[in-house]
Amino acid sequence: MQRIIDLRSDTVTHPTPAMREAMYRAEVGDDVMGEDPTVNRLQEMAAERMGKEAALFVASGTMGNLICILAQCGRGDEVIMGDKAHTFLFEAGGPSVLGGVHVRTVRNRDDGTVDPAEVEAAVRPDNVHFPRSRLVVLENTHNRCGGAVLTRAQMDPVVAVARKHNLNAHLDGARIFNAAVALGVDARTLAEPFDTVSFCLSKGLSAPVGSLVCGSREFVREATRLRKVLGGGMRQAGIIAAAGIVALEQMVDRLADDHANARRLAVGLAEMGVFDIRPERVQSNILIFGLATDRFTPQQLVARCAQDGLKFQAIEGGQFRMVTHYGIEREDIDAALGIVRRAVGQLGRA
Ligand code: TLP
Repeated sequence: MQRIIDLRSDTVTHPTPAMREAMYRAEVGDDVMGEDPTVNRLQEMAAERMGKEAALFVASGTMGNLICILAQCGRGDEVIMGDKAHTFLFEAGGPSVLGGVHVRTVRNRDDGTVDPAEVEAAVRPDNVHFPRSRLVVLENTHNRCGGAVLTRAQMDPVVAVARKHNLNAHLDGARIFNAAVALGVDARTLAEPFDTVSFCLSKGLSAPVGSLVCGSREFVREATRLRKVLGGGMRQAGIIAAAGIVALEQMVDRLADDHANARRLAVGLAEMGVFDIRPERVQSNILIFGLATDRFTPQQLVARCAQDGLKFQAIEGGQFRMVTHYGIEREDIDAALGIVRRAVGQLGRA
């Protein structure tokens, strides 16, 4: 059988054998009653890792971000975020659909940052005509900015603007552990300036399901109510939380391998001379790059590679996205490069 190399996302990762074992053995209880010992343990670990008072296990990154926004913004309030933020582009407009929250975007720079001056200019004056600014959202690593890693020096001035205007700050830390590993710091250090942080177990950390939202005890009380509103109160959730515990204990340090593989992939793609890609800008496990030829379209290349067992995405703006993750080894990177090279040769001749 043909081996499939799936670089569409790190969400395609399967649970590790240790996770399946832990799931089988998990002690469970009714988590809506707060009685699932495994969920409680995962939540304590998450709060500790993020340096926050408390944490709540939720179904997905999207639910986590939505809960964080709804907990900090009421109807007619405004949340400021980058125009390439996942919360803006890919979460189905949840804050406005379900919370009547108005979203205001500022430009995301290529490195995933936003300009603190632009954020400050976006804060609304107290005036009857305007929504009330309440919250600023940053994302780290930044998905649509090619897995860009944001340092404290890049995030702090934005949070300082929020503080100056009495706004809260939320971090979409879906891949915060990738950022932490890339920078060689604790995730806690990156989470520290924010009131709330969400992070995912089901991306690079390879757990099958789940994310956590972290913040003050008071925030988590409200988040628990909102999770119930959204239908996300689960019962014997310890079965899936058990995999999350393994993810935090065993799967963080190895993210460095994914980053090295992403860099290797980028270097190999750059050598082909048909892509608009800068390997030195690859900081974590996501590559976003363009096509520097008009001899074929991104969709043609993706389709041709898929026939040879390599999956990746053609995304908006004529770009490609490839994501490295657990289960993708160095040899797979070399095999993937071989498939792309062959496809480029064939399509270029056609
Ligand atoms: N990202 C997914 C999707 O866009 C489908 C991916 O493949 O990268 N924040 C960030 C930064 C994310 O990248 C994602 C998912 C989410 C939040 C949402 O997480 P889920 O998919 O668990 O709702």
